[in-house]
Amino acid sequence: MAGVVKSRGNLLRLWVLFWLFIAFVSVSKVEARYRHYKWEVKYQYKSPDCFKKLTISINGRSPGPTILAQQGDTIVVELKNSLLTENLAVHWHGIRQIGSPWSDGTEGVTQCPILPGDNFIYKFVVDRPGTYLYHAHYGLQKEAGLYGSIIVSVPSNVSEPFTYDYDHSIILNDWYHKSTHEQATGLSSIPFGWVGEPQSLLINGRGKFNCSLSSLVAGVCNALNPECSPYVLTVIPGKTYRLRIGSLTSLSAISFGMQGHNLTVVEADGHYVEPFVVKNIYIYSGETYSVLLKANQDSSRNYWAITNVVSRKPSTPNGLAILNYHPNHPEKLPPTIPPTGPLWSDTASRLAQSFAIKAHRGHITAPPLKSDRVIVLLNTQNKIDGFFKWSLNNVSLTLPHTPYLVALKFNLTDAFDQTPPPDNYDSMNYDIFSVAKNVNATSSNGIYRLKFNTTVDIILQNANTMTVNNSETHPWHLHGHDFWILGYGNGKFDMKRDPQKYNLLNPIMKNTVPVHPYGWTALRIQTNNPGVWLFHCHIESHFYMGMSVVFEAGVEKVGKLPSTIMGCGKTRGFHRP
Ligand SMILES: *[C@@H]1O[C@H](CO)[C@@H](O)[C@H](O)[C@H]1NC(C)=O
Ligand SMILES: *[C@@H]1O[C@H](CO)[C@@H](O)[C@H](O)[C@H]1NC(C)=O
Ligand SMILES: *[C@@H]1O[C@H](CO)[C@@H](O)[C@H](O)[C@H]1NC(C)=O
Ligand SMILES: *[C@@H]1O[C@H](CO)[C@@H](O)[C@H](O)[C@H]1NC(C)=O
Ligand SMILES: *[C@@H]1O[C@H](CO)[C@@H](O)[C@H](O)[C@H]1NC(C)=O
Ligand SMILES: *[C@@H]1O[C@H](CO)[C@@H](O)[C@H](O)[C@H]1NC(C)=O
Ligand SMILES: *[C@@H]1O[C@H](CO)[C@@H](O)[C@H](O)[C@H]1NC(C)=O
Ligand SMILES: *[C@@H]1O[C@H](CO)[C@@H](O)[C@H](O)[C@H]1NC(C)=O
Ligand SMILES: [Cu+2]
Repeated sequence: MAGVVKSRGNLLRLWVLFWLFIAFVSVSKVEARYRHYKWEVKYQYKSPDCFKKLTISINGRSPGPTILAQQGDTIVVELKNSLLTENLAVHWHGIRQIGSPWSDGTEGVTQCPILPGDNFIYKFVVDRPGTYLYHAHYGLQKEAGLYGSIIVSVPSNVSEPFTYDYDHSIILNDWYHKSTHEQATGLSSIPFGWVGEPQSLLINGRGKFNCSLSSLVAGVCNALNPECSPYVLTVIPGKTYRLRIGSLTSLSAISFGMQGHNLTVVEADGHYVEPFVVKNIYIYSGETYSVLLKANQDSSRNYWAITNVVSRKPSTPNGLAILNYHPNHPEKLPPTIPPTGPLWSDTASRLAQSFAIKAHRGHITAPPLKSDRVIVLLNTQNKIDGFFKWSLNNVSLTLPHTPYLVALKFNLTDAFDQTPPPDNYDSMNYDIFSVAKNVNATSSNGIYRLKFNTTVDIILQNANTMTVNNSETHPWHLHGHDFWILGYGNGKFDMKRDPQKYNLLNPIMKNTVPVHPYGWTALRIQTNNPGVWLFHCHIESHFYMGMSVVFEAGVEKVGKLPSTIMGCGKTRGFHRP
C-alpha cells in the first residue's frame, strides 16, 4: 500500500517535473527566439502583371513570405526544392552571416546547389535591426519570382531615432515574360540575345501589362485577373507610416514616389540616415530604404504610388499602386492621371541623392582613417571568344563548380585559379569615356585574398560600354559586410586628389551602392568576417556575364563546415547526409 502511495507520489512529482520542464523549454525557446520557417519552393503559374507566366513560388507565394524577427533572433529556414528540374540556392541579402558563412546561400561560393527534391536548412542570426531582403542566388533564378523581405525590429527596450505609427513593407521588382532559361541562353549565345527592357514594374508583386499588346492565345493575358489588381496601401488620416522599401529588380534602376506626399528618408540598408526629405526616392537593385510617409493630405480622395525606370531609356510602363485614405474605397482610382516621375536621364539628381545619404548623427560608426590596401575595379563591357561579358580590370568572373568556401577549407588548390585578379587597371592609358580599343577580356575564377582584420578600400570605376556615348549604372552588392561609402565622383578617380575629399565624418554604411555613369564610388571595408564573399553587380544579367569578384578573408578562422553545403565538383566524394 505504502509502495503504491509512494510511487503515486513519485508519479505526481514526475508529472509536475515534466510540466515544469515543458514550461522551461518553451520559455527558454522564447528567450532564445528561434524563428522556424518551412518553405517549399516550386513553379506555379501566376499573373503578377496580368500575363500568365511560370513563376517560382515559396509556399505558393511570390513575393515570398516576409520574415519578421527581432534583433538577435536565430532564423531557421527549412527549404524544400520542389522545382523538379532545377537547382536552387537562396541568399539572405544584407545579413552578414557572422559565424555562419556557409548559410550565405551563394551557389559556387558558399555552397553546392540544392538539388531537385532535396531539403536544405539555412540557419543564421539576424544581428542588426533593419530592412533586408532574400532572393534566389542560382543562375538567373531570382528573375523567376523567388524573392521577399526580412524585417528585423529593435529589441523592445531600444528606441529608434524617429517615430511612426505603422510599418509597411514595399518590395519593388521588374518583370519579364520570357523564362530565365530563354534569357540565360540568349546571354550565353553567339549571336548574343539581350534580355531587353522588362515588360512591367511590380509593386508588392503586382503590375499591369497592356494585354492588348500580347498577340498570344486567349487566357494568357487577362486584365481583369484579380492577381494583377493594383496593390493598395491604406492609411489612416493623420498617422505616420514607415515604408520599408526594397528593390530586387533584375535590370532597372527605379524611382519610387507618392503623389502629393513627401517622403523622409530615415534608414538605408539597415543603417539610420540623417533624415532628408524627397519627392521621390531612387532605388537600385539590392538596396533597401525606410521612408516616413505622413498621411496629411486631403483625405477625401486616393493617390497614386508610382515607380518608373531611370538610368536606362525606358520602354517599360510605370508601375502603379494606390495610396488609399481610409475610409475611401480602396479601389477608388485617384481622380488625376498618375504623375510621370523624374526624367530617366537626370544623372545629376541621382548623384545628388547618393550624396545626401549620410549616417544619422546619433548613429555614426566611425570608419578607420586609413586603409591597408586599395583595389580599383574598372567596370567594362567586353567580349571573350565572341561572347558578350562584363569585367573588372579586364577579368570576367566564372564561378567554379566547387564552392570556394569548401575548396579553401580543404586546400583543394585545383578547384579554382590560384592567381588573384589585378588590384588595378592601366589607368594612365585607359580612356573611360570611349569604347575600348580592344574590347577583348579574359575570364578567370581567381579571387582576392584579403588579410583578415585589415581595412581595404574599393574604388568602383565606371567606363563607357561597347556602345558609343553610353555608360550604365551598376548597383554593387557586398556579401558578409557593410561598407562605408567614402565618396562619389564624376570621371576618372584620381588616386592623389580624390581621397582627400573622402567623407570620414559621417559616411553611411550600406551593403549595396550604385556606381553612376562615367563616375566612381569609393568604399571602405573592414575584413572582420571570416569567410568567402561575393561582391557583384546586382543586375542579374551583368552578374551572369561575369560582373563579380570574390573576396576571401580569415577563412582559416571559419568553423567546421556543415556537410550539407558539399557534394558537388571536387567535393563529390564528401559526405552529404
Ligand atoms: C535591453 O535589454 C537587454 C536585456 O534584456 C540589455 O542587455 C540591454 O542592455 C538593454 N538595452 C537598453 C538600451 O536598455
Ligand atoms: C494598350 O495597347 C493598345 C494597342 O497598342 C493601345 O491602343 C492602348 O491605348 C494601350 N492601353 C494602355 C492603357 O496603354
Ligand atoms: C514637400 O517638400 C517641399 C520641399 O521641402 C515643400 O515645398 C512641399 O510643401 C512639401 N510638400 C508636402 C505635401 O509636404
Ligand atoms: C578579339 O577576340 C576575337 C575572338 O576571339 C578575335 O578574333 C580578335 O582578333 C580579338 N581582337 C583583338 C583586337 O585582339
Ligand atoms: C590546409 O593548409 C593549411 C595551411 O597550409 C593547413 O594549416 C591546414 O591544416 C590544411 N587543411 C587541410 C584540411 O588539409
Ligand atoms: C584585356 O585582355 C585582353 C586579352 O588578354 C587584351 O588583349 C587587352 O589588351 C586587355 N585590355 C585591357 C584594357 O587591359
Ligand atoms: C583587429 O585589429 C585590431 C587592431 O587593429 C585589434 O584591436 C583587434 O583585436 C583585432 N581583432 C581581431 C578579431 O583580430
Ligand atoms: C550622349 O547620350 C546622352 C544621353 O545619355 C545624350 O543626352 C547626349 O546628347 C549624347 N551625346 C552625344 C555626343 O551623342
Ligand atoms: Cu551591372
